[in-house]
Amino acid sequence: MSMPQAARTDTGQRPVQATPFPFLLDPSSAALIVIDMQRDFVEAGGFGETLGNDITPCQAIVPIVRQLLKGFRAAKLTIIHTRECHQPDLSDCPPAKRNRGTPSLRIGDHGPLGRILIDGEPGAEIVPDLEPIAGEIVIAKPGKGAFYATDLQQILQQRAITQLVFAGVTTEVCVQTTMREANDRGFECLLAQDATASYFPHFKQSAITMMTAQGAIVGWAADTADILAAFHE
Ligand code: TIU
Repeated sequence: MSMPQAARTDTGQRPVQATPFPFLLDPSSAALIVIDMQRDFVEAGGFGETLGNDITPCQAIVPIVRQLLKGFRAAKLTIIHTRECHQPDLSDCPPAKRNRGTPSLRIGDHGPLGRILIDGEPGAEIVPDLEPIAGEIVIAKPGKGAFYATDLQQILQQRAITQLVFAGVTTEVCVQTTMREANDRGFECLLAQDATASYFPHFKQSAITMMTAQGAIVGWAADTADILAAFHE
């Protein structure tokens, strides 16, 4: 829902209808961060599926993430894409991560999309519909959070970004971890709730409920259409 023109404040902040209360979006200080929309999480034969998961919820959000990208591109705002992946020699993949659980294939093993979650392999690439374009920032990250062992904080500081709009997968793992890392670093975090997915829909809902509880203790959640409407007020 777009808000009335009169609701805009003098500082350039535009209220976006959100949970638990409106988010004051300031496009001059905001960036979009699309978390891990990689073939390994979204396509058959990738890491997500080898962990035993149903990938259809992650596939379903691709058109909505595309709309967000289109809106942020049209508004000429900073766009960041992240990719969870490791070096071919696995030097940045702790055994504690690689040996977790009983997947059919482990990180670094050869699968239908190349070596699982290895930088440079087809599975570690972003899905074709959401491919980054020239000028967009792409961060390769070895952890679930995008701030751990990356330059993300410095990149955001250099651009005077103070607000982050989140999309991507999975809501309760890499999206939630990164939102919590960002919140602790002083960024205001808004999750595009229809542009994020989990292999477990009830985990997505729980993550959103937890993060927006207690007066937006980690951040806010809003629909993509309401976020993009703020650019046209
Ligand atoms: N397994 C799962 O839900 N997620 C991940 O391993 N990585 C991300 O969330 N990107």
